[in-house]
Amino acid sequence: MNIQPTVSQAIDQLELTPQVLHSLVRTLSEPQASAKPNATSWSVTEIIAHLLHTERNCYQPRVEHILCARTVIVPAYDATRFEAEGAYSGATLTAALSMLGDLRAECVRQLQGLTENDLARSATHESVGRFTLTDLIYEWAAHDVGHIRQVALVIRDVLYNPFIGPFRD
Ligand code: NI
Repeated sequence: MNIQPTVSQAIDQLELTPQVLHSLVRTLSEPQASAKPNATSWSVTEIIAHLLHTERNCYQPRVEHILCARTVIVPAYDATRFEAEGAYSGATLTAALSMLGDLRAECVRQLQGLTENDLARSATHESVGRFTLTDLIYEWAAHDVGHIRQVALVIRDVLYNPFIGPFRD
């Protein structure tokens, strides 16, 4: 049995992610969303700001690079550096989610218009090597799902686990 998703399934995942995130976070206040589980882990707002930043500075430009064949080497996305530069701080949950929704809709419209030839086009990443646009779309969906999971775990650890009384270990 072949369980590999089709590219259009992966694009559907990309389209649904902002709604999934919205459903996960809609009960949170801004202070709850900006609470960090510990000093080194991201808050819900920082995770969503990271998704917005990767959309703008990683995925959308990579699609453009591949389609326009503008560059031979695509730079790696360095989340540690961007975090240190404050790229994920300062946003509100509402603003970050709304901007992510708008930008994602734009990206999904572009992806839905790609041909088989477009999907087979490739670029070279400075550390992982050659990748096709299809590889990028699957990686993009995997990145989304990983961060959706991370948001759920932060909500568990920050909002609920501290208040479960005798059920705490
Ligand atoms: Ni990430």
